[in-house]
Amino acid sequence: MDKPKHILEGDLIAGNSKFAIVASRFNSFLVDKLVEGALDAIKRHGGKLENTTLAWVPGAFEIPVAARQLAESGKYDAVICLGAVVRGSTPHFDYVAGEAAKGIAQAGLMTGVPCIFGVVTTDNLEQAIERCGTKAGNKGFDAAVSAIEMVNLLKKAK
Ligand code: INI
Repeated sequence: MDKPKHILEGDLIAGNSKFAIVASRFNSFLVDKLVEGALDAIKRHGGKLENTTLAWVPGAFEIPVAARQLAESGKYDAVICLGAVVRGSTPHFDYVAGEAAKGIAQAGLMTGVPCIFGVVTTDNLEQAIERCGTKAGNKGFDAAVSAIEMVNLLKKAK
């Protein structure tokens, strides 16, 4: 297959990039694992925890406003948003998960700073546990890797 002349791709090297993590305390036994995964990914891709800020918010619904302010501050290359919304535990799952997804996307679009969606949204606790460091990997780790890739891609795209 013919390839385009110019291909832009973000390297998976965290280097001196600055990351903000916004994590929600609701379902903290799950979100703590996502935070651990994200920090592990930053370190294992050569990043520095001294360049990383962790901000806690009450629940996933509050992630977007904090993500937007951190992105607007100009201090961070990317914002990694971590939370866990479990359908079984709330009748307003759709509102919380929907607003978190929409708001995180908006924060990224409005600021031009990648705001990464690392919010686990599942039907039940078992599925959530699977995505927080067990059978289905760790979505916090994955979110941090996406952040690293986007930071390096956007640097090249300037
Ligand atoms: N917040 C979550 O992060 N996960 C949930 O599963 C959840 N449930 O189940 O309700 C949840 N609710 C709290 C919400 O995010 C807000 O903090 C709260 O409504 C105050 O605005």
